[in-house]
Amino acid sequence: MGKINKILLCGYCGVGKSAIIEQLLYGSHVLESPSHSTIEDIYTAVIETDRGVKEKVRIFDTGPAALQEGTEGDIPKHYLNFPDGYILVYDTTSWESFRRLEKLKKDIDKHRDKREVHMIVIGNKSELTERRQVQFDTAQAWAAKEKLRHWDVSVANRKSLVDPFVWLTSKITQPPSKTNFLPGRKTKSTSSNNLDTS
Ligand SMILES: Nc1nc2c(ncn2[C@@H]2O[C@H](COP(=O)(O)OP(=O)(O)OP(=O)(O)O)[C@@H](O)[C@H]2O)c(=O)[nH]1
Ligand SMILES: [Mg+2]
Repeated sequence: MGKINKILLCGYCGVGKSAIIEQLLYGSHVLESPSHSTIEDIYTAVIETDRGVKEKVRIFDTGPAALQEGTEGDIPKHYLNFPDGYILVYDTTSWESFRRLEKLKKDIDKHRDKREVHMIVIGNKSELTERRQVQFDTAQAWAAKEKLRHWDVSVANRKSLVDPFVWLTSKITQPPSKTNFLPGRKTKSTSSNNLDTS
């Protein structure tokens, strides 16, 4: 464990950002409990990647001010400088919360200065099937167009929260791509069984 990796959770108010973190890290969230709007909370977690490495991750939970409620306002610029990864959260029972992601994604893309960042999309409250306003396929089509991985999750099902965080942590901590190297000349034959391709 070396560098601390930073993940920013953002999305419309009330989509469940704080509930997701509390449930993921402590399993302690009581659904539909009276909630307080977040100003900003920072959590530190250790997440085991799909390479089996434990990585320290700092998770920034933002509140409505990060997506200025009632306006189409920009995300504050200081949120665009530091994260290595973004989790865009919408509420599957709120079309408005999904619609807001488009602008958010554009803002992040515009300001990230060619820095490599990774972004994923999660649709929360998916257990509320009767109140669903955003169909999985609709969100999936948008995510595919934007080249983003997309999951439906629910705070009621803690396991559903694990995959997106492990996937994103694995991405932001992955060693530099080997495709950056030009192909070299083969000098000696090597048994492929000995190659560590991880
Ligand atoms: N049924 C259901 N309720 C949820 C779920 N996730 C969150 N909630 C509820 O939704 C409400 C809002 O959750 P918060 O975590 O406060 O939402 P937030 O995105 O942090 O809101 P802000 O901090 O205001 O931006 C709370 O009453 C949660 O219990 C879920 O998966 N299912
Ligand atoms: Mg919150």
